[in-house]
Amino acid sequence: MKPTFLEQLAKGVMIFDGATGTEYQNAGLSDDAFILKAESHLPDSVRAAADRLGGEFLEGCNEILNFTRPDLVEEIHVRYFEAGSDIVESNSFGSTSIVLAEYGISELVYETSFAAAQIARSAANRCETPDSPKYVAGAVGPGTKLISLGQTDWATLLETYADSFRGVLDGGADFLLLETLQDLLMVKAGIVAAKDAMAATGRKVPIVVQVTMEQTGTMLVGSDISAALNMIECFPEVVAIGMNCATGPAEMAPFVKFLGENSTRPISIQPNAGLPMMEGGQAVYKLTPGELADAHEKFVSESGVAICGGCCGTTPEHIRQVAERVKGRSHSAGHWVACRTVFPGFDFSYRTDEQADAVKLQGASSLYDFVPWVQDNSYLIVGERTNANGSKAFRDMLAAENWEGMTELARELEGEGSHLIDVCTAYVGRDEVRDMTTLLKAYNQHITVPIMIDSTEVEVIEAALQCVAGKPVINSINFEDGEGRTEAVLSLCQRYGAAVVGLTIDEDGMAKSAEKKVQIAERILDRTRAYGLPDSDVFIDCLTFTLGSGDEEFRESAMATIDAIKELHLRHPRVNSILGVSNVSFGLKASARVILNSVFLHYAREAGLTSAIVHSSKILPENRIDSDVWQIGSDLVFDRRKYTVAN
Ligand code: THG
Repeated sequence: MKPTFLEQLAKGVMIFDGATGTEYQNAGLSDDAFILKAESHLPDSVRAAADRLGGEFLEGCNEILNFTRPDLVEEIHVRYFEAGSDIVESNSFGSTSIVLAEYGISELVYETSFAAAQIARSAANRCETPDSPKYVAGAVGPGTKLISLGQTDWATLLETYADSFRGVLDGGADFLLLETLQDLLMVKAGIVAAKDAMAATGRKVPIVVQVTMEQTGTMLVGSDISAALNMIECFPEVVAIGMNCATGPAEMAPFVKFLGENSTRPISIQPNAGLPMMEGGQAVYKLTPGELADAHEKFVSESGVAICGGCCGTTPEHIRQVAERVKGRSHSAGHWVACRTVFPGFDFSYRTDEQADAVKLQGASSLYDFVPWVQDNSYLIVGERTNANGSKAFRDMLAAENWEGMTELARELEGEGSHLIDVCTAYVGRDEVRDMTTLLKAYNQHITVPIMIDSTEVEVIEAALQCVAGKPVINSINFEDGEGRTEAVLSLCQRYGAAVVGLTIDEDGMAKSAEKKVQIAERILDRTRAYGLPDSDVFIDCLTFTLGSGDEEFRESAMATIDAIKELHLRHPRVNSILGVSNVSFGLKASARVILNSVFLHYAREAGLTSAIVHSSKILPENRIDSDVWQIGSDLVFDRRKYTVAN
């Protein structure tokens, strides 16, 4: 039996192909190749497009070659296989409605991708032997519009990526490849689309994701490699992570090293043949085959690169020398190699603590940056003021639809040191989906800290998840209405990749005693684990009532919260905890609130609290508060009734 792609990958280093666009050019194509004709063997939809185009010259549309010159496309795949490639990419890089629309054939996404995969499959079948199985990557590129810059939208991207992936799946691809991606929100749309396409076709295959790192040190829209890795590692379906295009191996080296040290997944690298040099108005690539082989050899032996190939400027000769040097080498370096036994069979779901612990980048991310859950000398600070319920200023700006003002406020929270910001646009009489998505599109682009999506509505949460790149946190789930809503939100965490906050509320309401809080917390953990969320991506909120009312019923409530935090921390050390700290002081005057919030946070942290939603500039450390004032605050938190009220 032919080994599957993953079985083959397990054996040793695999070789990808190199550039194909230049190979097409070198083949001296006649203009005819770029004119779609209604030939009888083509599908109806393609013939209809040909009739409509009436012989129009589709210059540069390489995807059209799948219909006009399948023989040449196959020939170039064969050249790479003969040079030593184990895998070729289907000729479907531009097969999305966005790119094909530029040639007036946006409806041919599925057909183009299907034909591309079939041609590559045919080449693979021709070239493979029992000793050298050959594989087809069903490849899709980014297209020409960036979602984070508002040039396209989630629904359009999701649909066209899914159409394209359905095509390559039906055409016989062994795995799905998202490549040359410059925008993390597009990566997310691509991964979700890949999952949808697999569900639609009933073919479950691995996903490989390659981003593009520019010479500036980030992706085109500014993403750090850590943000990319943190987001992509949410998805167990992604079996390899890497990069291609933009630069040569020398410029890629620091990112390859980063992935080697941090990625739980094998690494796939396809550099250009160096940086392009302009000669006579033409970009030329000067890295020699030997130099590319040297670079890959180093990547393999030092960073655990498992799939080696080439991008712009590379040729079959480059691939031949790379294959000669590293093909079949056993995997010996890199973090992913060290944790291979933890993820048997390249199954990257997080079912055991060992699997969750293998993840180096535990935290959240935005379009730009990764933020670890554990902060040196601090707790994870979640800014509270971007909340229509929690800030009058924010609420007024929302009513006035002052999106710039709300973005400015978020920037202020960033400046104050918030590691994340809690965003809530619930406002009676307004459309929460519209408000949340409008605001988050701005935040995605302009705010560098990750987002905590604060809403009780499943519909709002899902719409929000489609607006933010990176890995956000959903705030929150609870059992107030039973399990239905919680299940719905947890399946969104799984679909889009997100961490989650769980509140200790059940069908009987908000838990008051420490025991009840712990009991509900464990019920939450039972559900989050069932959905494959690692414990570290779950924040339990033991909630607190205000101590400001003086109600007899709630005098011990802060203590119950602290006790529950302590107990949970003992029982489930990987689970994070969070509190909306300001709740404890509702009803008191501002100066007293600063004291009580600071004191309460202090003791909650001592009990093991890892994170808090706060107005961080109004939290004071113990040494900034007079000791007798501190004493009064802590007497209130611990209900030590030493004071009598004179009346
Ligand atoms: N747990 C979780 N999420 C939460 C809460 C929680 N989200 C909302 C809230 N509680 C936390 N956020 C706030 C935000 C502001 C205030 C309190 C909690 C606050 N605001 C001032 C007031 O209402 O008096 C208003 C200040 C102003 O208008 O500027 O106190 O517990 N998971």
